[in-house]
Amino acid sequence: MSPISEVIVNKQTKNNPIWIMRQAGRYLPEFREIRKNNPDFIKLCLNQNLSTEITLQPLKRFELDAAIIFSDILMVPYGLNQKVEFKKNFGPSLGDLNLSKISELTEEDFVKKINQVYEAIKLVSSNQLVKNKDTIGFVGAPWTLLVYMINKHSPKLKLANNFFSDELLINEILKILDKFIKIHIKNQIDSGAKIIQIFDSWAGLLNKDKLDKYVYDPTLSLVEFTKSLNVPVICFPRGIKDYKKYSEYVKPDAICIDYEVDPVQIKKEIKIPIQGGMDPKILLTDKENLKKEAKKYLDIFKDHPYIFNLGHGVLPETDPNMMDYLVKMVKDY
Ligand code: 1CP
Repeated sequence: MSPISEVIVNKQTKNNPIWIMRQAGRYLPEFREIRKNNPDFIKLCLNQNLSTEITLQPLKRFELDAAIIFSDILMVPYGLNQKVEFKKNFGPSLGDLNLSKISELTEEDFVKKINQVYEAIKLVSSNQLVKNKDTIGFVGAPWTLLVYMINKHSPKLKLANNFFSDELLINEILKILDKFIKIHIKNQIDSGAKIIQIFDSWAGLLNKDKLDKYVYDPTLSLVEFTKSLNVPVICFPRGIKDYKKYSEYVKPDAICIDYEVDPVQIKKEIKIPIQGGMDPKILLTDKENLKKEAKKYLDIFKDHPYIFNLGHGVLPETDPNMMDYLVKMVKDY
């Protein structure tokens, strides 16, 4: 069994498994080289040969235990025929929502529109570099996708005041998302994904009284679906204050924590395998400090099933040598 599955399924940490969120991306010069010649980000995600190459880039450099497929959570709204563009120094920019158009969409249309993502997963999974490692498929949680679909760009720090004004529309979109995210999960698994991670990057924007409806219930539905396909699922509800309640309610196989979580406290509270935690900004400091901080997490979780990762994606300004140092340090621990 691969080291990450060993942690999640057998609850044993062997060989200090490690993968890094956004491990394929802008901090790597070889990615920036490809990106320079491919200004349309969605088209790049839908080029199965290039997205396979990008997915494998970090595995050629570092001894990571998983490949996470180079794609984006916004491929789902794109597959639902909402316009999605990525603008330089601005981030994602989405077009108007046309509910009647989305409501008419069939599974076949959706799969056809983003089929190259599944082709890339097949290519990655069968590559020698991924032998004895996991291919991780992923989706955005319904709440986080709803935020982008309604807000139409990154919410940065807060939601618009009138975000919840059209409840009928919101309920309809949540229903559609539940259906199509499941289709996306199933197709990734059928193509070779061995683990699914659910990113709820904007869970932290909600007040407590809205968590049941927008975070807990919709995510539980996806977790139960993924488990029914016999594939483990990791959840990352970034910024949520009560990780304990989340874990008990949503019941993922493993939980990924953000860097504001106190690792000592969470270890006491949570029984399931834990992933991540270290602040990505630590990689912008020096090797001595990096070693100290990474060791802190490894020490705390030495008797708890743990997958090393960061508390959010690796930052574009990270020096790849620091990443190399981190991976070696974790493996030698
Ligand atoms: O070159 C570029 O400008 C593209 C930058 C980029 C990359 C490399 C984007 C745009 N997406 C990605 C790939 C990506 N996105 C992966 C690939 C696999 C890997 O991890 O190596 C994954 C898992 C994602 C997931 C994703 N996309 C999330 C969830 C995780 C998180 O960071 O919180 C979110 C919120 C997105 C939306 C998105 N896509 C891209 C950007 C810059 C953003 C964030 C925008 C924002 O701040 O709202």
